[in-house]
Amino acid sequence: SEAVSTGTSVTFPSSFLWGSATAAYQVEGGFDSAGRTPSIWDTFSKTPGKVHAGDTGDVACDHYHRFREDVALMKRLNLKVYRFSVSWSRVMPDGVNVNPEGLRFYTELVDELLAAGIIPWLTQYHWDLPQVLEDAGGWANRETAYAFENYAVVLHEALGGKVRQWTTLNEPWCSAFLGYANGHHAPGRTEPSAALAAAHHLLLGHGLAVRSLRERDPELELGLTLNFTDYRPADPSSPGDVDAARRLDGSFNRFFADPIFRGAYPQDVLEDQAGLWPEDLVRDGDLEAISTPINVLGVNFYTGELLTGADPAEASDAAATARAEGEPNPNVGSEHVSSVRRGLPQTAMGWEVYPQALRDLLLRLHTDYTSEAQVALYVTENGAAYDDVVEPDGSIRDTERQDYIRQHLHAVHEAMDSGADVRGYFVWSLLDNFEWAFGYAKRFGIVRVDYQTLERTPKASAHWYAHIARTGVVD
Ligand code: GBH
Repeated sequence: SEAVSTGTSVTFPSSFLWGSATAAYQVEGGFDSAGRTPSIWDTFSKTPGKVHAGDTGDVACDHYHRFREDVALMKRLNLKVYRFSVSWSRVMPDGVNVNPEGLRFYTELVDELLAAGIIPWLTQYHWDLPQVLEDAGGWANRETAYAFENYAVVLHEALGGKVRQWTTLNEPWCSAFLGYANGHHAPGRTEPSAALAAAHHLLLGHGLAVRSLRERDPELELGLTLNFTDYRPADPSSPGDVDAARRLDGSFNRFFADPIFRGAYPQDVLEDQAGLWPEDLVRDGDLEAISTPINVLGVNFYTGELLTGADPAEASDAAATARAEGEPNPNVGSEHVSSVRRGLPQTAMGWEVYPQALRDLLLRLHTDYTSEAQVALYVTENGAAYDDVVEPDGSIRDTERQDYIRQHLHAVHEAMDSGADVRGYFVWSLLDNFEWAFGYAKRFGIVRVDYQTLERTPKASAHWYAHIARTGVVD
């Protein structure tokens, strides 16, 4: 498809929400403060060999103790909205009972945001399941979906009056398939059938939570965030490559969007995964719950990939470079598929920069799912890791990140011009933070964090983004 045109400046509507995002385990620290118990990420990061350099989220950016400073920083950057997630084991250390001390952190954070004129955008779950619930089977256990519904109600009772933007899950694909199929993420299990059970129970938990909150609070803006990748065949004339793109578009994108918007898992994906689904996993009523109407679809976007079904030895597997040696392929039922580089510039993650895929994807989601359902689209994450240059005067030069964001904002604008109802954009991330299995080695922030002093320094991209957030004009 056509490249994104970046030659002339574009103006976004004045109602467009400019924000940035973080996640609890990646920034908070305070791992044992006020009754918090370990999540699966505490356990995983403390298991030798799982996370780069043995890094953990024990301290992370110490946002738990520095949130007032961080909110003041957001205000200086003109952010209109802040997307954060809640640590489940801080709020419910035993997975069942409420810990008022833990809840208080989020009440104070939300009050601080509101006082600064910043909209709080709450994500209930960004990968940090309480370890006690994993010990009972984790997301592979159906009970976890009910526990998640209960957790939603607890949070809503405490914060619903103040928080109106509500996301149940962040990227359930990662939770299920990186967590339970290839073990790159916590809890580090490598059981394909458990991964499928986890995926279904994540979706069920989402649906039950949406249904409960909707009954209590019809005006709440409810939704979930999915990670989408634009998958295309490396060679459109090769049937194997066309099939490879269909498979991953199926297991990565449609596997989640179809049950949410259409109340059914995609038939072709079920066939690809035949024999791997546990018996009696999907019960009567599950798909009705999962397809409870939502208002918002969050889109996390990083790259678009070319796929091949050819001999993997012939292909250079871009995804595999981001995986440790020996981890199995997470694409359950389609393990032979691999990705091929386009030869484009890459971020420090090895992900190719391909902004037109974001435009194409937003338009496709609008056409296939959200327009008819009258669901608004938000880009809930987009951004890039790069090795920043620290200048002698202490300022941070991150031209590549700024250029990455700029190109993707032009892509969003083109999608809007063609009719996609996109209402906001969140840079991933506000701060350099704990990048999961890569620890602190990869920096996604528009604000640099010095992990020795925990000092925050806005990078050049932050100053530039602050101007966009104020004017709505992208150069
Ligand atoms: C987001 O996930 C997360 O929501 C956020 O917490 C994180 O910090 C941010 O991105 C940056 O990574 O190589 O097999 O894993 C994005 C996760 C990364 C998932 C690329 C799919 C490719 C397939 N995506 N990954 S694989």
